Amino acid sequence: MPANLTPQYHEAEKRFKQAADNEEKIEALEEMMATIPRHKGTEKLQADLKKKMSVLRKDADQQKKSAPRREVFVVEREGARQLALLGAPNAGKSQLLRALTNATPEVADYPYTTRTPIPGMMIFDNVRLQLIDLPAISPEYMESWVPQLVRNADAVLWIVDLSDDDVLERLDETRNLITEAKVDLARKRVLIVGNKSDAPGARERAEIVREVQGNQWPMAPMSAVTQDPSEVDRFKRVVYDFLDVVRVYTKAPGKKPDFSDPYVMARGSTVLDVAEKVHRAFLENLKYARIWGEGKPDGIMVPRDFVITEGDILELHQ
Ligand SMILES: Nc1nc2c(ncn2[C@@H]2O[C@H](COP(=O)(O)OP(=O)(O)OP(=O)(O)O)[C@@H](O)[C@H]2O)c(=O)[nH]1
Ligand SMILES: [Mg+2]
Repeated sequence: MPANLTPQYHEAEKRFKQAADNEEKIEALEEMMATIPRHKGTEKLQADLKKKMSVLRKDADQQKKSAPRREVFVVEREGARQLALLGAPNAGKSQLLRALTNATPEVADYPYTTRTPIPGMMIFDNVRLQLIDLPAISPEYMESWVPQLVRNADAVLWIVDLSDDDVLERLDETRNLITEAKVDLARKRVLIVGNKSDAPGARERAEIVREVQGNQWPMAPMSAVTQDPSEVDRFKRVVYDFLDVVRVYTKAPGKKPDFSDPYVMARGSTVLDVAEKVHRAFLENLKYARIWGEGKPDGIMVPRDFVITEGDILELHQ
């Protein structure tokens, strides 16, 4: 007896054959079962389909059970730069995020309080910097996705605990772990934050950390539990300076610049680097710029490769 299979059935069968995984196969098979004409001539085929489905379902169940649950976190970039908070358990990463941003991560005096990345926006003047609080890393345990987030960030705040006699050991452990995970800290912008500067003996430990690490990375002391707003402001300035950036503004001819929204550029950037950020087309057709800024005659014409400095205002001409 002819099977008289419908075009929908053939279509589903094609998808079944081309399916990339079990899920797609099951989906296509479901449609085949729904569209197969039900009569004597398709009985054997119907039975075959049922059998296939039961095997596929069993496989899918098995996969679910045996696959390790692998979590991956991505933090979407916001603000002028992204900074990852790296460090050993209990160093005060989350407390620091609380001190510098509006974020409210959990803070507790036991290790591994933080389990997921938590972003917060640090506002310094008119610059927005995104900080990401991360779970601690130590030889006992490290979330597998932490190195990737550190690698992705523009800069690293490496939090160390100045109340801890073993601060150098913790530093070594963190460095070894992150290096083993193939994050090349030597090629990253890293600021060591000597946290808990309020603790007894912190000053002496800070000196020791500086002596040992000072050549490679700068160190800034901080107390993340401080109630003094000026100490927080001072520290924000330290972070901003450490990034080694300059802020510039652009304006249209005859208009005033928008001072609330600077372009944040690496020190040493040129007029063309700024123009490219404003619009890619400038890369081709920027002719010159007029510039207003410290030590320059107002509105003087400068070429594309002119190096900008902090606070410059640019009028771009194509
Ligand atoms: N004295 C003092 N204590 C601090 C400071 N910063 C954090 N703490 C305390 O240190 C403990 C750990 O702080 P957290 O911010 O949770 O540390 P963490 O690095 O985020 O810890 P994990 O998420 O477990 O890795 C808490 O009891 C905080 O109150 C500080 O600057 N000074
Ligand atoms: Mg934490």
